[in-house]
Amino acid sequence: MAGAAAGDDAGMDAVQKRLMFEEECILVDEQDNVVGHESKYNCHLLEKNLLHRAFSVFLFNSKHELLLQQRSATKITFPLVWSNTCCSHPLFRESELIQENSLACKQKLLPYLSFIPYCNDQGTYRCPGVRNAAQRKLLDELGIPAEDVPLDQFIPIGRMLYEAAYDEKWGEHEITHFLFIVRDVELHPNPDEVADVKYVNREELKELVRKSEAGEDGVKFSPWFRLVVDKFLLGWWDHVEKGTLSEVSDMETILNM
Ligand code: DMA
Ligand code: MN
Repeated sequence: MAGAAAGDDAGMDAVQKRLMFEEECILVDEQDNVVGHESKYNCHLLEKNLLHRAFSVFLFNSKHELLLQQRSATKITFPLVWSNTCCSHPLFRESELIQENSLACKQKLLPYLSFIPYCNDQGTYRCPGVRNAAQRKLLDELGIPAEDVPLDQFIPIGRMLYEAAYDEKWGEHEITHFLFIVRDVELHPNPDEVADVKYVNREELKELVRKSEAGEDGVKFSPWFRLVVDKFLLGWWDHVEKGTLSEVSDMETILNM
Protein backbone atom coordinates (compact mmCIF):
# COMPACT_ATOMS: atom_id res chain seq x y z
CA MET A 1 0.00 0.00 0.00
CA ALA A 2 2.79 2.41 0.96
CA GLY A 3 4.59 1.43 -2.23
CA ALA A 4 1.51 2.15 -4.33
CA ALA A 5 1.09 5.57 -2.69
CA ALA A 6 4.73 6.46 -3.35
CA GLY A 7 4.29 5.41 -6.96
CA ASP A 8 1.25 7.66 -7.35
CA ASP A 9 3.05 10.58 -5.81
CA ALA A 10 5.92 10.20 -8.24
CA GLY A 11 3.49 11.02 -11.03
CA MET A 12 2.13 14.15 -9.38
CA ASP A 13 2.62 17.56 -10.94
CA ALA A 14 5.57 19.21 -9.16
CA VAL A 15 3.79 22.52 -8.44
CA GLN A 16 0.68 20.84 -7.06
CA LYS A 17 2.77 18.38 -5.05
CA ARG A 18 4.73 21.21 -3.41
CA LEU A 19 1.47 22.92 -2.38
CA MET A 20 0.19 19.63 -0.95
CA PHE A 21 3.07 19.60 1.53
CA GLU A 22 3.60 23.35 2.07
CA GLU A 23 0.02 24.35 2.78
CA GLU A 24 -1.37 23.73 6.26
CA CYS A 25 -5.17 23.50 6.27
CA ILE A 26 -7.47 24.20 9.22
CA LEU A 27 -9.14 21.16 10.81
CA VAL A 28 -12.66 21.81 12.12
CA ASP A 29 -15.43 19.93 13.91
CA GLU A 30 -18.94 19.67 12.47
CA GLN A 31 -19.80 23.07 13.97
CA ASP A 32 -16.81 24.61 12.15
CA ASN A 33 -14.81 25.13 15.35
CA VAL A 34 -11.05 24.99 14.79
CA VAL A 35 -9.66 21.76 16.24
CA GLY A 36 -6.19 21.59 14.70
CA HIS A 37 -4.24 21.70 11.47
CA GLU A 38 -2.85 19.27 8.92
CA SER A 39 -1.04 19.36 5.59
CA LYS A 40 -3.18 19.82 2.50
CA TYR A 41 -1.83 16.40 1.47
CA ASN A 42 -3.21 14.58 4.52
CA CYS A 43 -6.47 16.56 4.46
CA HIS A 44 -7.27 15.18 1.03
CA LEU A 45 -6.43 11.53 1.66
CA LEU A 46 -9.80 9.77 1.76
CA GLU A 47 -8.60 7.21 4.29
CA LYS A 48 -7.87 9.97 6.84
CA ASN A 49 -11.32 11.55 6.39
CA LEU A 50 -10.15 14.87 7.91
CA LEU A 51 -12.86 17.55 8.01
CA HIS A 52 -11.27 20.90 7.09
CA ARG A 53 -12.33 24.45 6.30
CA ALA A 54 -12.61 25.69 2.71
CA PHE A 55 -14.15 28.54 0.76
CA SER A 56 -15.96 28.84 -2.56
CA VAL A 57 -16.06 32.21 -4.34
CA PHE A 58 -18.86 33.01 -6.79
CA LEU A 59 -17.90 36.10 -8.78
CA PHE A 60 -20.51 37.78 -10.99
CA ASN A 61 -19.85 40.59 -13.47
CA SER A 62 -22.08 43.66 -13.68
CA LYS A 63 -24.30 41.80 -16.19
CA HIS A 64 -24.85 39.26 -13.38
CA GLU A 65 -23.11 36.49 -15.27
CA LEU A 66 -21.22 33.97 -13.13
CA LEU A 67 -17.53 33.34 -13.76
CA LEU A 68 -16.74 29.62 -14.04
CA GLN A 69 -13.29 28.09 -14.08
CA GLN A 70 -12.15 24.81 -15.51
CA ARG A 71 -9.52 23.32 -13.21
CA SER A 72 -6.12 22.66 -14.75
CA ALA A 73 -5.15 19.17 -15.93
CA THR A 74 -2.43 19.11 -13.26
CA LYS A 75 -4.74 19.41 -10.22
CA ILE A 76 -4.43 16.32 -8.06
CA THR A 77 -8.10 16.36 -7.13
CA PHE A 78 -10.78 16.90 -9.77
CA PRO A 79 -8.61 17.97 -12.75
CA LEU A 80 -10.35 19.50 -15.79
CA VAL A 81 -13.79 19.75 -14.21
CA TRP A 82 -15.75 23.01 -14.44
CA SER A 83 -16.48 24.73 -11.16
CA ASN A 84 -17.39 28.03 -9.54
CA THR A 85 -15.00 30.99 -9.80
CA CYS A 86 -12.40 29.97 -7.21
CA CYS A 87 -12.13 27.41 -4.42
CA SER A 88 -9.42 26.72 -1.92
CA HIS A 89 -8.67 26.60 1.79
CA PRO A 90 -7.98 29.29 4.36
CA LEU A 91 -4.60 28.28 5.79
CA PHE A 92 -3.53 27.78 9.38
CA ARG A 93 -2.01 31.27 9.69
CA GLU A 94 -3.11 34.26 11.70
CA SER A 95 -4.58 36.35 8.88
CA GLU A 96 -6.74 33.46 7.63
CA LEU A 97 -7.82 32.08 11.00
CA ILE A 98 -9.58 35.19 12.27
CA GLN A 99 -13.20 34.41 13.07
CA GLU A 100 -16.32 36.31 13.97
CA ASN A 101 -16.17 37.86 17.39
CA SER A 102 -12.53 36.96 17.93
CA LEU A 103 -10.48 39.24 20.09
CA ALA A 104 -8.63 40.65 17.10
CA CYS A 105 -11.99 41.49 15.54
CA LYS A 106 -13.52 43.13 18.57
CA GLN A 107 -10.62 45.22 19.64
CA LYS A 108 -9.56 46.46 16.22
CA LEU A 109 -6.31 47.15 17.97
CA LEU A 110 -3.64 45.29 16.17
CA PRO A 111 -2.05 47.80 13.82
CA TYR A 112 -1.02 45.14 11.31
CA LEU A 113 -4.62 44.09 10.83
CA SER A 114 -5.79 45.94 7.76
CA PHE A 115 -9.25 44.40 7.95
CA ILE A 116 -11.21 47.33 9.35
CA PRO A 117 -13.30 47.96 6.20
CA TYR A 118 -15.54 44.97 6.64
CA CYS A 119 -16.49 45.63 10.17
CA ASN A 120 -20.28 45.39 10.21
CA ASP A 121 -22.77 47.54 12.09
CA GLN A 122 -22.43 45.48 15.23
CA GLY A 123 -18.72 46.08 15.34
CA THR A 124 -17.84 42.50 14.50
CA TYR A 125 -16.21 41.17 11.38
CA ARG A 126 -17.94 38.68 9.20
CA CYS A 127 -15.66 35.87 8.03
CA PRO A 128 -12.47 37.93 7.92
CA GLY A 129 -10.03 35.00 7.71
CA VAL A 130 -11.88 33.43 4.82
CA ARG A 131 -12.05 36.78 2.97
CA ASN A 132 -8.29 37.14 3.22
CA ALA A 133 -7.82 33.63 1.86
CA ALA A 134 -10.25 34.34 -1.00
CA GLN A 135 -8.31 37.46 -1.99
CA ARG A 136 -5.04 35.50 -1.93
CA LYS A 137 -6.39 32.76 -4.21
CA LEU A 138 -8.26 35.05 -6.64
CA LEU A 139 -4.84 36.59 -7.34
CA ASP A 140 -3.03 33.24 -7.45
CA GLU A 141 -5.53 31.38 -9.66
CA LEU A 142 -7.04 34.12 -11.80
CA GLY A 143 -4.55 37.00 -11.57
CA ILE A 144 -7.14 39.35 -10.05
CA PRO A 145 -5.35 41.98 -7.92
CA ALA A 146 -6.59 42.48 -4.37
CA GLU A 147 -7.72 46.04 -5.06
CA ASP A 148 -10.17 44.72 -7.67
CA VAL A 149 -11.82 42.41 -5.11
CA PRO A 150 -11.89 44.52 -1.92
CA LEU A 151 -12.42 42.61 1.30
CA ASP A 152 -15.59 44.52 2.13
CA GLN A 153 -17.20 43.53 -1.19
CA PHE A 154 -17.39 39.80 -0.41
CA ILE A 155 -20.82 38.75 0.82
CA PRO A 156 -20.76 35.59 2.96
CA ILE A 157 -23.87 33.60 2.01
CA GLY A 158 -23.61 30.36 3.94
CA ARG A 159 -21.63 27.26 4.84
CA MET A 160 -21.94 23.70 3.55
CA LEU A 161 -20.54 20.45 4.93
CA TYR A 162 -20.02 17.80 2.25
CA GLU A 163 -17.73 15.01 1.21
CA ALA A 164 -16.81 13.80 -2.26
CA ALA A 165 -14.35 11.18 -3.43
CA TYR A 166 -12.25 11.89 -6.51
CA ASP A 167 -10.72 8.44 -6.86
CA GLU A 168 -9.73 5.67 -4.45
CA LYS A 169 -7.07 7.80 -2.82
CA TRP A 170 -8.16 11.44 -2.94
CA GLY A 171 -11.24 13.43 -2.06
CA GLU A 172 -12.83 16.30 -0.18
CA HIS A 173 -14.38 16.42 3.29
CA GLU A 174 -14.98 20.07 4.03
CA ILE A 175 -17.03 22.84 5.47
CA THR A 176 -16.92 25.38 2.67
CA HIS A 177 -17.84 29.03 3.17
CA PHE A 178 -19.67 30.57 0.21
CA LEU A 179 -18.51 34.08 -0.65
CA PHE A 180 -20.34 36.03 -3.35
CA ILE A 181 -18.97 39.13 -5.02
CA VAL A 182 -20.25 41.27 -7.89
CA ARG A 183 -17.35 43.01 -9.67
CA ASP A 184 -16.04 43.55 -13.19
CA VAL A 185 -12.48 42.27 -13.19
CA GLU A 186 -9.62 41.63 -15.59
CA LEU A 187 -8.49 38.01 -15.67
CA HIS A 188 -4.99 36.59 -16.05
CA PRO A 189 -5.52 32.87 -15.36
CA ASN A 190 -2.58 30.91 -13.93
CA PRO A 191 -2.10 27.79 -16.09
CA ASP A 192 -0.90 25.79 -13.06
CA GLU A 193 -4.40 26.17 -11.62
CA VAL A 194 -6.84 27.01 -14.39
CA ALA A 195 -7.35 25.46 -17.83
CA ASP A 196 -10.15 27.78 -18.99
CA VAL A 197 -12.63 30.39 -17.82
CA LYS A 198 -16.05 31.51 -19.00
CA TYR A 199 -18.93 33.72 -17.86
CA VAL A 200 -22.39 32.17 -18.01
CA ASN A 201 -25.91 33.42 -17.49
CA ARG A 202 -28.49 31.13 -15.95
CA GLU A 203 -29.66 29.65 -19.25
CA GLU A 204 -26.09 28.95 -20.35
CA LEU A 205 -25.32 27.25 -17.05
CA LYS A 206 -28.45 25.09 -17.33
CA GLU A 207 -27.38 24.11 -20.85
CA LEU A 208 -23.92 23.13 -19.59
CA VAL A 209 -25.48 21.03 -16.84
CA ARG A 210 -27.67 19.32 -19.42
CA LYS A 211 -24.58 18.59 -21.56
CA SER A 212 -22.67 17.22 -18.57
CA GLU A 213 -25.54 14.89 -17.78
CA ALA A 214 -25.68 13.72 -21.38
CA GLY A 215 -21.88 13.26 -21.39
CA GLU A 216 -21.64 15.74 -24.31
CA ASP A 217 -18.49 17.69 -25.23
CA GLY A 218 -16.63 16.22 -22.25
CA VAL A 219 -18.27 18.76 -19.92
CA LYS A 220 -17.95 17.73 -16.26
CA PHE A 221 -18.63 19.68 -13.08
CA SER A 222 -17.04 19.51 -9.66
CA PRO A 223 -19.24 17.69 -7.12
CA TRP A 224 -19.43 20.69 -4.76
CA PHE A 225 -20.47 23.06 -7.56
CA ARG A 226 -23.13 20.59 -8.71
CA LEU A 227 -24.54 20.45 -5.17
CA VAL A 228 -24.78 24.24 -5.09
CA VAL A 229 -26.31 24.44 -8.56
CA ASP A 230 -28.91 21.81 -7.75
CA LYS A 231 -29.89 23.08 -4.33
CA PHE A 232 -29.24 26.79 -3.96
CA LEU A 233 -27.71 28.72 -6.80
CA LEU A 234 -30.74 29.71 -8.83
CA GLY A 235 -32.45 31.19 -5.78
CA TRP A 236 -29.32 33.07 -4.77
CA TRP A 237 -28.90 34.32 -8.34
CA ASP A 238 -32.24 36.20 -8.07
CA HIS A 239 -30.77 38.07 -5.13
CA VAL A 240 -27.58 38.84 -7.06
CA GLU A 241 -29.77 40.52 -9.68
CA LYS A 242 -31.89 42.38 -7.16
CA GLY A 243 -28.87 43.41 -5.08
CA THR A 244 -30.43 41.78 -2.01
CA LEU A 245 -27.88 39.04 -1.31
CA SER A 246 -27.34 40.08 2.28
CA GLU A 247 -31.03 39.22 2.94
CA VAL A 248 -30.38 35.55 2.17
CA SER A 249 -27.06 35.31 3.95
CA ASP A 250 -27.23 32.70 6.72
CA MET A 251 -23.91 32.12 8.42
CA GLU A 252 -25.52 30.41 11.42
CA THR A 253 -26.67 27.23 9.74
CA ILE A 254 -24.25 24.68 8.32
CA LEU A 255 -25.95 23.05 5.35
CA ASN A 256 -25.22 19.35 5.68
CA MET A 257 -25.22 17.60 2.32
C1 DMA B 1 -10.71 23.17 -2.47
O1 DMA B 1 -10.46 23.63 -3.72
C2 DMA B 1 -11.95 23.80 -1.97
C3 DMA B 1 -13.17 23.41 -2.32
C4 DMA B 1 -14.36 24.15 -1.87
C5 DMA B 1 -13.36 22.21 -3.13
P1 DMA B 1 -9.13 23.30 -4.55
O2 DMA B 1 -8.93 21.85 -4.68
O3 DMA B 1 -9.25 24.09 -5.82
O4 DMA B 1 -7.99 23.92 -3.65
P2 DMA B 1 -6.62 24.49 -4.14
O5 DMA B 1 -6.91 25.53 -5.19
O6 DMA B 1 -6.01 25.10 -2.91
O7 DMA B 1 -5.86 23.35 -4.71
MN1 MN C 1 -10.27 20.50 0.63
